[in-house]
Amino acid sequence: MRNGLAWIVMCCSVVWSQGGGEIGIIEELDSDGDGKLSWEDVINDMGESAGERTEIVETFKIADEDGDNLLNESEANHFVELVNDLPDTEY
Ligand SMILES: [Ca+2]
Ligand SMILES: [Ca+2]
Repeated sequence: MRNGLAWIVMCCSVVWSQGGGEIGIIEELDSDGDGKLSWEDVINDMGESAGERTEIVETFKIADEDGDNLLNESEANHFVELVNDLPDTEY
């Protein structure tokens, strides 16, 4: 029992330190490993239908502050926040 708990604590702290406090959305969704999310990466995860929703396309553009059509870590976090604020959309 004690050993099991210790193992869980150790396991969690490893995940914690790797993610720098949180598991990044980029690590989760980045398909080509360039460290940024393209629109395709997002749609692959959200589903084709999301790509047809103009409010999500607009949200991507708003979140992409430097306009390179890729979301870096802070832009991606901003994007998630904005998408979660949209009605009927959870990300
Ligand atoms: Ca990428
Ligand atoms: Ca960008």
